Amino acid sequence: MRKNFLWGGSTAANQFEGGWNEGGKGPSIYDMMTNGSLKEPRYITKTIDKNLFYPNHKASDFYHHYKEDIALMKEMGFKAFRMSISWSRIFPKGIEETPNEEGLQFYDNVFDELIAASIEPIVTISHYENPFYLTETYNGWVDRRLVDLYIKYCDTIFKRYQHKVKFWLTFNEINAGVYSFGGYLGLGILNEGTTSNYDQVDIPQQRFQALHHQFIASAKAVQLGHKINPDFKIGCMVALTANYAYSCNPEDQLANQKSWEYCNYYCGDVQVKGKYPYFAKRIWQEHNIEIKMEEGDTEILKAGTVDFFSFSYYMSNCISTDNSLLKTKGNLFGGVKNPYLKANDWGWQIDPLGLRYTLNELYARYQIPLMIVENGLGAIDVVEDGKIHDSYRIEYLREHIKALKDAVDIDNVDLIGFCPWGCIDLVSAGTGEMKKRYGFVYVDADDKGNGTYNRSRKDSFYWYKKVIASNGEDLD
Ligand code: P53
Repeated sequence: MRKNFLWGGSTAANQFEGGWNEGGKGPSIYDMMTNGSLKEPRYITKTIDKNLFYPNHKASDFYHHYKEDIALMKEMGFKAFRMSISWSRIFPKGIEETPNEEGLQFYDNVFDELIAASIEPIVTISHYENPFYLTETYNGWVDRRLVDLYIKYCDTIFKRYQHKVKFWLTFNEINAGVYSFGGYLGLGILNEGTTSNYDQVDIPQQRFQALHHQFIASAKAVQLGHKINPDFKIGCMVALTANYAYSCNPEDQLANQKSWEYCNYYCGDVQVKGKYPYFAKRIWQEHNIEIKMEEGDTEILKAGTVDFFSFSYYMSNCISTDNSLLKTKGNLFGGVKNPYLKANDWGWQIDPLGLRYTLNELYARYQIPLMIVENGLGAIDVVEDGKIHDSYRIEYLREHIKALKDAVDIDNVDLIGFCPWGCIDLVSAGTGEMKKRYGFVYVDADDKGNGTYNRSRKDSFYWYKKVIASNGEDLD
């Protein structure tokens, strides 16, 4: 592994920060979502109902714990920390003329703390956390005016933090927009009659148009960022699922190829290559979609290609045309159960080799540096005498790190960092649960927000510290 490999961890403001109505912050789309579970979806309420619980409001309370949290990251030897800036902390409604100084100051404090700990910040500009006002007023990214509002926000944070932050990601898992569940989360779309992100009254035309606006916004942000500081490294961020054909039946193979195009490549191709791929036309036709392009859009996309490709990787899936096969449960992306793999309690199939496979697929296609910015095992931890023996998490990460090392050392993939998800426990995006934990550090809070919010080191904390200190050599 290269010397300056970015070992670290990853979070997002909406799931980690809390302080949802402090320091002048406005509500974001996640602030309007109740808690759920595997069985019960999270509901979107248009106003806050005092009788319901909104887990993102306090989240892990990083807002009040950032110093101690960064000290813990430093103790583990983190080289990098991925976090997001909450848009509605800077522009509470998204439309203000001037930014909220208190919000800007908070991130100054966080970045200063990170820099003092020699930890490189990697900042997601938009991680499922549009100001809710933009959903109410414009129906989110359906409205092209969001491009300018987003660029104003980028201009503010790029200028303010240009000497503190080098790595930026324009949109978290931008391809969430190709799935109906991503309509609210990724695109801020809330259609009449919608109660949860799973039952979104789904209009593919809206989603794909909104996604087009995000592509334009991302490309403009890349250009703007490079103008403000030519040293900025600005990346895209895509959720990658390693899909396999379920059988050697050519129909399954073809279906799998199409699934990679639709799920994994549609967005990255635009953001890396600067134009829609040839298969986009087929996808639009199949969904009866017509993308409204404005004059100059082709040039904008071309001029705003990203410097590196970042992605999340949790699992693999099988693709088949045979509808009678058993589906994987709890999996938002859908797919068929793989008889060779085990799954976590939420039905996500654990597949380390799928990571090596994915890294090779991506590098062959894009030929730019790759960064893994999410990976990990969501699991229920048990506290015994103040200790958390999370051997299952160590096992998951060990196998995934082995796989990425093989991709680098044997296959020669250019990988610049590994930042597993939820390095300090945080609220699950899918279910809103706290008990679905990913962290090296335990946060004492339950699914209803009861607890001290005290931090404690899990076994994986000491293990990961060794991994980083040995630059990935010592995985025992
Ligand atoms: P959780 C599902 C739903 C929402 C976001 O997911 C998701 C996914 C699955 O990929 O993507 C990312 O918390 C996301 C994070 C999220 C993480 O996956 O449902 O970027 O915000 O927490 C893990 O276990």
